[in-house]
Amino acid sequence: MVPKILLVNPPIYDFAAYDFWLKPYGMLSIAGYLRGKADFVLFDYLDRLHPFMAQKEELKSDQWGRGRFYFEKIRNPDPLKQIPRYYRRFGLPRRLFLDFLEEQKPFDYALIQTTMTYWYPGVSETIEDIQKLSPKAKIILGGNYVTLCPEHASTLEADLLVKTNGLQPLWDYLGLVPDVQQPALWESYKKLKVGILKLADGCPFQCTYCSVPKVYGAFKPRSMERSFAEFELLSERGAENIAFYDDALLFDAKDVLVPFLKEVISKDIKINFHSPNALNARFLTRDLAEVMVKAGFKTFYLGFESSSSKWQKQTGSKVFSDELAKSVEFLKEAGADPQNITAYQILGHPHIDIQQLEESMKFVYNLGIRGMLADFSPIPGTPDGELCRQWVDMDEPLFHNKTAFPIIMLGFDESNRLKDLQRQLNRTLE
Ligand code: B12
Ligand code: SF4
Repeated sequence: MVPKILLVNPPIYDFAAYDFWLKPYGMLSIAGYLRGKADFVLFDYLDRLHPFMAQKEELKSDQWGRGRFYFEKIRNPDPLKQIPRYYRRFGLPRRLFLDFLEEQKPFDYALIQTTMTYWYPGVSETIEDIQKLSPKAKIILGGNYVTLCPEHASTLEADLLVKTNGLQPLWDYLGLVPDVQQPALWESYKKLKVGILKLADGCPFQCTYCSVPKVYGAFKPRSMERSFAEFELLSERGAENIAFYDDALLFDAKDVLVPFLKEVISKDIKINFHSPNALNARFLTRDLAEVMVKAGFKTFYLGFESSSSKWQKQTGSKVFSDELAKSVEFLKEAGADPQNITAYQILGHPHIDIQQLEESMKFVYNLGIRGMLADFSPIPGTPDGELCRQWVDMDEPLFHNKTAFPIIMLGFDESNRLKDLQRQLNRTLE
């Protein structure tokens, strides 16, 4: 008898959440490695194709498969009481999970995806329900929150915490041997329109606000064969849009992204590609832009953060302003729609004094592309996150909240003023 394993992507507790191609990709990858060796059942609270959300007109997907989640307003948790924004619970109603558990129980194990550190209340809620209705199931947490806040995660009542760099304890605990050539378990969704791929792990930069260098180390490409098999599986399952979760998608492109895209072009499979996790403009050459557009890339999110060279140098020199300008030119020449090219800029970073945010926003505007303010989330263990201990209690992950921190740092009015300015600039481009 194979073990019966429940997979859960928990609801999100936050001020805002949007389905920007959100999938529990880490957990689905683990389940894929164990394909055929366990009986898996998925409950994804954030699945907008679930009949409960799919029938709501206001939650309809946009042209690229993104959209709003169903939500319920709730009271702000105590640490965030002072933040003058509505706190909400995003995702399917809790009773649907309880009904599902009633129907499907008992389970031997329950794997729960953790993502943003400050989303742990949704993980707690999930654990509580599983303990109530399938008390014998061993609860296993894995993903970003567990990796970045292991001590806090150990206060939740799970049986095993799996950190990103150490999967062996998981295989030992389950008594199963993984086949790491297997693609993620996408067939666990009844209906699928959006998929995820990741062609490599790690990043060659060391930005002072980011956890990736410490958690993943040097850049390591994944097996191309496996990535392509996953791409074909996604296409067969009906995915129309694929977002890359890579941290450095354009690094070593000639050996990683380009061969992948050339295979897509030669097989003539039509899928829209997206890069919600910022692309590094430094690596975007004219040839690369052409291949990306030809293979089906539709939206381009470029990491810029600030046009201040002092800020750029102080935080890791990942990209300079002239490199952004050149990459935009190449993308436009290759046929990308400027409305679908966006540059991210950090809002509420502790070095705001040298960031020259308004000038940066205008710099991006003058390139004829959209800007998006990416609220700063302080991350424990990173140089900039540790600096934030002077403003917030970093041991309480709710304080890493990306909506809350810029308000704490800049004040509500200033934070709103900058967001309004960004909106106005974007509107005049339309
Ligand atoms: C993709 C991504 C996103 C996506 C959304 C992802 C999602 N599903 O929600 C987008 C682009 C929307 C996004 C947005 C943001 N993100 Co982000 N994002 C990531 C990224 C690149 C991957 C996260 C992920 O899905 N990992 C899962 C898979 C892909 O990881 P994996 O290593 O292959 O997984 C293996 C193991 O980890 C393990 N595993 C993973 N999950 C599980 C689960 C179980 C049960 C088990 C057993 C094992 C396991 O097994 C896997 C198989 O080998 C990480 C960086 C990183 N490399 O981790 C940042 C990261 C999570 N994001 C981060 C940040 C800062 C943000 C933003 C705040 C940026 C901004 N200012 O706008 C926003 C916040 C959005 C919000 N609404 O609050 C931070 C974390 C912040 C925090 N406090 O937690 C990270 C760590 C990057 C960083 N700067 O350090 N993000
Ligand atoms: S380039 Fe991106 S992934 Fe790499 S360290 Fe900087 S922010 Fe992190």
